[in-house]
Amino acid sequence: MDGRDLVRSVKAVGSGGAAQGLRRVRAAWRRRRADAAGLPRRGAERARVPGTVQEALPGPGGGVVRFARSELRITVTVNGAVFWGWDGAGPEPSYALAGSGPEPDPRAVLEPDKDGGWRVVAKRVTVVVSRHGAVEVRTPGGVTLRRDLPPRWWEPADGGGARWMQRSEVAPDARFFGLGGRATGPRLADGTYRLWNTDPGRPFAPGDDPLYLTMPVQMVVADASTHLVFHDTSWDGTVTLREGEEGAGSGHDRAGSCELRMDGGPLRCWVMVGTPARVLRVWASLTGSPAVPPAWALGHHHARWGFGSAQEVRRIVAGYRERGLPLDAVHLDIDHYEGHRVFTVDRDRFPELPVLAEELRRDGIRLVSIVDPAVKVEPGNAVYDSGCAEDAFVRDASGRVVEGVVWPGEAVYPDFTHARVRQWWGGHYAERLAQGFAGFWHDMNEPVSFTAFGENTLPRSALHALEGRGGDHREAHNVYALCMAQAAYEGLRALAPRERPFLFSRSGWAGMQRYGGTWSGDVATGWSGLRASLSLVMGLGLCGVPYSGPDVGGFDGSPSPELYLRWFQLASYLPLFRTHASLRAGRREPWEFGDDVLEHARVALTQRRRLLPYFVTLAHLARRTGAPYVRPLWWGTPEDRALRDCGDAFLLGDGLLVAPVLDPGVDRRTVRLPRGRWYDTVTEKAYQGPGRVVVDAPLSRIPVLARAGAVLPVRGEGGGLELEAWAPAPGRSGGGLVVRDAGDGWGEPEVERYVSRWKGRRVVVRRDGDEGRSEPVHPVRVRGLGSG
Ligand code: NBV
Repeated sequence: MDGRDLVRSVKAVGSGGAAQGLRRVRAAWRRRRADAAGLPRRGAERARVPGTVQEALPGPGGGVVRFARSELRITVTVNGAVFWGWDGAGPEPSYALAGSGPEPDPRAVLEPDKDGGWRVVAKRVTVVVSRHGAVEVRTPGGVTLRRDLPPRWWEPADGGGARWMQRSEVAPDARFFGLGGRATGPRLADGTYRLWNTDPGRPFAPGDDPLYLTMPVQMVVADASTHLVFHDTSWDGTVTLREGEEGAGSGHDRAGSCELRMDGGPLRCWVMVGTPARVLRVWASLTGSPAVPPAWALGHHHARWGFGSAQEVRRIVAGYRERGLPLDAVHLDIDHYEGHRVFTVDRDRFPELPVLAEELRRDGIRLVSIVDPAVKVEPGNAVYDSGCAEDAFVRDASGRVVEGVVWPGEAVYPDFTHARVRQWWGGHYAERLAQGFAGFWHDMNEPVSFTAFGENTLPRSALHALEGRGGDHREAHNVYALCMAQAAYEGLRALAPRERPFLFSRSGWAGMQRYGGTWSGDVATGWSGLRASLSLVMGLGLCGVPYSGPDVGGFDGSPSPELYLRWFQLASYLPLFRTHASLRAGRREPWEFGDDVLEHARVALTQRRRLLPYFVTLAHLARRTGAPYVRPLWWGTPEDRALRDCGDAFLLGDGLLVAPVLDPGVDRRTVRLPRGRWYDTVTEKAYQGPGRVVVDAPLSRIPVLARAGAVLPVRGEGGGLELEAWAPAPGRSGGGLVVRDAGDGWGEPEVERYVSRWKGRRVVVRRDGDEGRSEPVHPVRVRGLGSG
């Protein structure tokens, strides 16, 4: 331990004095010793490549190609996804897959290719394997989308798992997206991205990488096709991306490249090819449909670290009510726990929490609770005692329970990679439900310990069950939060079987959408933080996690009224719409920034409530199709290269285009439109895409455009469902889906499809299949008629 480590460790939490500081130092020493003792030292290594092809054995959906020093298994599955694994790796076991993965496609066949190579030919994709082990994914038309060069392994001379490297090439025009939640994006610039879920320990801004939620999922968008590639390995690693370039005139093209280096784990991947919508549909069928939040979770949430008391919660709620501002959920942070102990309540400051919860519920407001994974080391504490009895906590190689330091002080960590531990943990949500909480917010689950040296998490040598296979934190770290979400989700399903659980988690991994969503973590207050928060939501959506949103106003400091308002306006069009900030930050209530901001925030809140049926529809469509609510502008036209570079606006479903203001002092902004006609939803002025247009963005609103022909479900003045139909372009027709929730339970929602078309000088809207009927079942308001 050097002096810097010591100072950092003693200062780490800022509370608790010298004795606690010393305890932390001791804990850190223990962990370091554990790593030294628990992990094999990386001595001499031998490099290996597959060598030349020896033989090929056809099998279901493809087969196995044997090389001199490795073998490659390729399977095309019935949903058109391609799996391949080296060194005998199969699709299972996997934390990402929902269930055991799709069946092999019986029509896909392995056949000889030229120069001694092999290929698997399927309906949507051809996979070509060279005699040295390069793997190419081609469209049925023969265009190469991705070329993986033969991989390289480095194996410890005295045995043990190998680290490996896989270099790939993509088209010169390809653009990269995804890799989980990244602050600089959504288009990922050239650079190296780490795959290790990390709490940066301070509010983050663009340039901070990695963050809380990383995953080896890339969406690659090129003229020839879009593809999603997922390297199913939870170990630490890096991805180095470099966009290609097309040669001008007689110059040569330079391919785009991706180099993946992993510290261990199987070398296996899945590739899905097609339109962005198709690729995400297949991804969701592989890793699970996104959970549908209850309708209230699609409204406005107000959180605060440091409400401090039930009175303060009542004061804030009254503030919303008195000003006529819609509010749907209030979040209680760690300060409502007794001494920061998870699954407890500070009864002095929050006496009779169930009464408060009931009171709020009567006003249509739900309570959401933060849940941190670490359990205070404290005999007599029910969670600690029962965890010890269950042998629930992570141990080190010497068999001792690993201790870290988090908010409650010295703490231990449940091993969520064990089914029995998940069940034990899930049962504790009964206490939360009894307190009246309706939703859950998982935090600090990268997982964080304040005292580790170098990295603020568990030692890599810490042992995990990994579903009985056994392993250490190098493999379990990135899936820790995913398994915690599974524990909570399954616990809640058992405890309250009639309700859809509402859960969102700071950290996670591929497949976490099965259990819930996420949020952007502690984003720095500043215009760049505002931009970063949009990047995260879009990037996560392209990795299959559609429900997320930022802390409106940023986590720290005090935003200017203008910044707060612009953040508020943006978030009002994102799936999770939540004001939140740190204990030490300035206020975040909409009335704290002056009368103008209050009035403009009211407009945003009212508009959000009006759009609730649209958000509910998008939530159900995400479940059915995997399509995120928030989509990049190129979603429907990935071949539009200018749109691929455009990260300052987004599509909300099929019908709306939202162009937030991301810079100060702006009252007009340029919007790049996808093809077709678009209406400014306030002025009803029509614009024609593709191309760039300049639209008004006064402080009172951000530009939102509606696609000509769109039919959107909205909440009418009286609370009933209405349809807002935007006139199709002349001679065209349009339409839209409406999915109506059957309450917050599991009832099958009703799906209605509407069609809009010109009839003479009128626009008529009909429910599909209802052609005989004169009027649709819901009131219709046609807009955009006067725009010429
Ligand atoms: O629980 C306190 C905060 C929480 O408000 C925030 O949303 C999380 O991202 N939490 C982090 C821990 C403290 C961070 C300094």
